[in-house]
Amino acid sequence: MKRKVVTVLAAFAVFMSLTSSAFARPALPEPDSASNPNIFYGVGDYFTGTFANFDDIDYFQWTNDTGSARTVFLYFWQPNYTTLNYGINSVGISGGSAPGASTRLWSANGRENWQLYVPAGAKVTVTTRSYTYSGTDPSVPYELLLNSGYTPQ
Ligand SMILES: [Ca+2]
Repeated sequence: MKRKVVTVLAAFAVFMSLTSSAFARPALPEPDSASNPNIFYGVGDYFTGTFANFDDIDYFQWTNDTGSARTVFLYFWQPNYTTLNYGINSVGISGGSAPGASTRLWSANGRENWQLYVPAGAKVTVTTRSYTYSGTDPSVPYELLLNSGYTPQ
């Protein structure tokens, strides 16, 4: 019995070390900008942010330094299950060894999912925003995830 507990604990420790390779971080305090964006260090990272007001744009960036082209996904959602009219405002891919591509797979109720083809060395730039003046609540968080897989609607 004791041995089984040790085995379970060891498995849990391995699991924790694997999952902790992804970073969850609060977005930068305002003002972030195109030249001072939130940086994804790798696939699996995500940020929690808020919009201070209707004019607030949040900036994110990931450079594919993995050495090969990657297909990745951006998932935007509101973790408190709010449905404010928030979302991804722009996605750009530049500077790689080949052209990149991005497509929005679905969008509904303040959530959306994008698929990105990111050549080796390319830089992904993403902005997020609120789309309605009266529907901007600085107390409502959103999350932007850089994922390896699709999130169903
Ligand atoms: Ca901002």
